[in-house]
Amino acid sequence: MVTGVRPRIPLDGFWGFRLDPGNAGESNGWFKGFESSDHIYVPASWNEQNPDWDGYSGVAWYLMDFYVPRELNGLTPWIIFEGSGYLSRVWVNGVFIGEHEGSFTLFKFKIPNLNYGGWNRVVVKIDNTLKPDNIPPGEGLNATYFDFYHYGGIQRPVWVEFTHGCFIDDLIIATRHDGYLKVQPVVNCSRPFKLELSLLDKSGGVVYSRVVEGAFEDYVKGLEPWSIEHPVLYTLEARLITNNDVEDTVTERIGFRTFEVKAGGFYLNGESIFLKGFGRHEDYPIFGRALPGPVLIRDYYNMRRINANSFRTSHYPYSNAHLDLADEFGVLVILEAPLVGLREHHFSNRDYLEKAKRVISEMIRQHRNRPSVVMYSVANEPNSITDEARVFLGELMNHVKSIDPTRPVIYTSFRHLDDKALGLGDAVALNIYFGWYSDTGDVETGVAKAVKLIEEVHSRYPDKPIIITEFGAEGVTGLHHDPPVAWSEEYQELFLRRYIEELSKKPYVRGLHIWNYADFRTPQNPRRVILNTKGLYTRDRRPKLATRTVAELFSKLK
Ligand code: BDP
Repeated sequence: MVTGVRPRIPLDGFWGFRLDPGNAGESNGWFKGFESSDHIYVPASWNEQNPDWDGYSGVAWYLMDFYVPRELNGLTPWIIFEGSGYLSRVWVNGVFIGEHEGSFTLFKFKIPNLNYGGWNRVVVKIDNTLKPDNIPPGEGLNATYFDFYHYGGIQRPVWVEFTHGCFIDDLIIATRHDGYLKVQPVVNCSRPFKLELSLLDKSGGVVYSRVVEGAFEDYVKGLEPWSIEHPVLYTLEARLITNNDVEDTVTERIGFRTFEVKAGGFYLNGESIFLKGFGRHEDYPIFGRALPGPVLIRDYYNMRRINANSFRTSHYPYSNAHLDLADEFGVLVILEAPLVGLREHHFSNRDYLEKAKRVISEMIRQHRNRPSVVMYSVANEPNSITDEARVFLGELMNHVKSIDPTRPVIYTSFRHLDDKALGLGDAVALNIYFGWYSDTGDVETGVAKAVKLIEEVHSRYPDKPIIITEFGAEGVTGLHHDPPVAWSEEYQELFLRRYIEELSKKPYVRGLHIWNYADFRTPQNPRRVILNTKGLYTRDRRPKLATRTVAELFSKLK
């Protein structure tokens, strides 16, 4: 997503907060302001900031007062939320300005009534009630249709930003490693305008410039491609000119790279690449569903140490900061929509399909210019054993292609040979747990079943590479046992080692993503010890026994 070089007032910090279990705040006028002695930090989930809020998933209110300098008068103000929810309703100075559904995509509203040279009040009502037609769906905090904690709140940054009347709303950019560049500007302006574009290298030198009035394509000479080893980024700067005045300036960091899926596998810049890495989560003690900067940095260095080159944003699109670092570190990302836990009733529901398309559009719009994002996943483990499910997933994939034809698309399957949609993706993505949920305690039988399964899948879809998007076993940190029995760190090590050794022998398996990078919180459930402990690292990022083995095996996968 482009960044405006514009005046901005960050609203991160300590906000007023109040739970509203009876949902009475709106009729009592809390949108004008409310009495409360509670405090909360934004961005972060509310749950772990106070043990009393931990298990709360209903309505809650946020309040922040902010000062706007007089000099900004005359500009158009926007309030931008990078992610909050599940439902967010927003008031500024007592006036309702908009609402948004979904926790993981950016949204913004124009503010019609800002006080300049004075104080302003933003009040946000969040409703995090889990319902069967939410994205993702569930019926309660411990009755989710998915295996991660249902955190709530304003979980990503919030800010107020100012534009002129004419502004650059977006730049849709496509690149290839041979220097191909396509830019489709989306400009909001009723007057004649032109755009001055410059492409800058890391040191700020202009490597290409052009004046345009609309979309164009070109080849830029002398560029360094973006790759895993050398993730070279350029800054595309666009200035909007009307009557010789610069009305707006935006920038976007881009990289020149080509990613393709062919029968032989995945190709980056024309070279075959094995995707090795993880499914992950945004989950951290106290912060909840928000990874603080130092943890993100640590995660990328850990992934580098362990020789991973990719991850999937299981099971929702991650924050801008998270994915900015993927661009910087040269990590490939499968960007997954928050469509996890879909059941039969979703596939027959047209409204749900439209809602799913909307969230996919928002996700793609936000992250489509990133070189790190190489593939989309429209859903995780839909129960796709019916023709209706196949039609539903097919529509989602067509929707993706209609917005962004430049990237391959998959969904991840746990119904395997019973899955009616398996051949629909550009690659086949399987989540496999033989040796954990079945054949528990018997890794060899589990691995043999996994091998048999992929052989059968390959014979059905010989033209599609296979990526194992999940495989893993619990490993409770500090729990050791000889022989390696289920739940011990030794069992987790054995499980991962044998899966990687055997599955990587198949030439058509071109990706192995371990479930999971780190332990993460889950609903309360007899199969979980507060956390899902399939992490290779603990929730606070300490390594488990299997990390060395995985680092060594990953280093050999080409
Ligand atoms: C898979 C899900 C993932 C779970 C994992 C598990 O895709 O979200 O956390 O299983 O059970 O089915 O650990």
